Amino acid sequence: MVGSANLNIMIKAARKAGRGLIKDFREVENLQVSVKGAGDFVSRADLNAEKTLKEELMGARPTYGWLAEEGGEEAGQDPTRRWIVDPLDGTTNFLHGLPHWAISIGLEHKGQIVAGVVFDPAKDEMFFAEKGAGAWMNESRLRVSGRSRMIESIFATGLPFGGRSDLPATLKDLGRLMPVCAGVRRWGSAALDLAYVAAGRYDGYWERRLNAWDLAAGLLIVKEAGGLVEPLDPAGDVLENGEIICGNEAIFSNFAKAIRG
Ligand code: 2AM
Ligand code: CA
Ligand code: CA
Ligand code: CA
Repeated sequence: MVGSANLNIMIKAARKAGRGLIKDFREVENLQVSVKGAGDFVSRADLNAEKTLKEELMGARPTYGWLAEEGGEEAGQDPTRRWIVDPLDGTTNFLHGLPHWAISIGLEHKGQIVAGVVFDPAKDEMFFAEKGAGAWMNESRLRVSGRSRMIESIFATGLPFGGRSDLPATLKDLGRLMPVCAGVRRWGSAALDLAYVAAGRYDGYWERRLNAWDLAAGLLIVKEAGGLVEPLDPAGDVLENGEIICGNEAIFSNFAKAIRG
């Protein structure tokens, strides 16, 4: 697929930051780690990756705004466009030597995500999408799964860590969903959960209490792969409220019924 100039900038930035993360991952025991809260870590690797991404993305588009997990928010000269970046999604996996983490880059224009990149450097899987142009992984077009039976479907979520207040709600969801489906997975990277729904590996995904940088890129990739994406509370907004339910169209209503009750 021939992408726009912005998409090429995003992919190049992700590859560059990915090379740094792979080096850090091989020597993960030497990384300096700080604890932001219970079960909430940040390392040199997160900070270096974010620095590389900022240099690449803001260097190429200096008028855009910036929102990233570790470095906060900056308004741009152009108030309509903003990069939304998670330099390392799945830090806990990364720090434990588990090869399941990703870089997430979304581009917002007038409140809508118009391009998204989720890159898994350990598996060399580059997931990307542009609004109206479909979703891709490396050279392959992505399409959500076609499964329509709950008993054949698997769903991903994130289990609240460090005493997060959404634990009872998530346990209630699991109590309703697990008896009627083929399984629930919890791998610890929201960005990859979304990319895997787009790739048809999971049939659906839901989670609460996320941030815009976890979701921005992945939600567009799911939509462009033909999936449905909604806020858990139908009256809410995915990016503003940080809660999401998504899946293939055939399974969505039964899946949403199990989760929303
Ligand atoms: P992070 O690695 O960028 O912080 C949803 O599960 C999200 O929660 C993940 O994408 C992850 O993003 C974040 N998270 C933070 N701390 C976590 C932890 N201890 N376990 C799992 N996810 C965590
Ligand atoms: Ca984090
Ligand atoms: Ca994250
Ligand atoms: Ca992160």
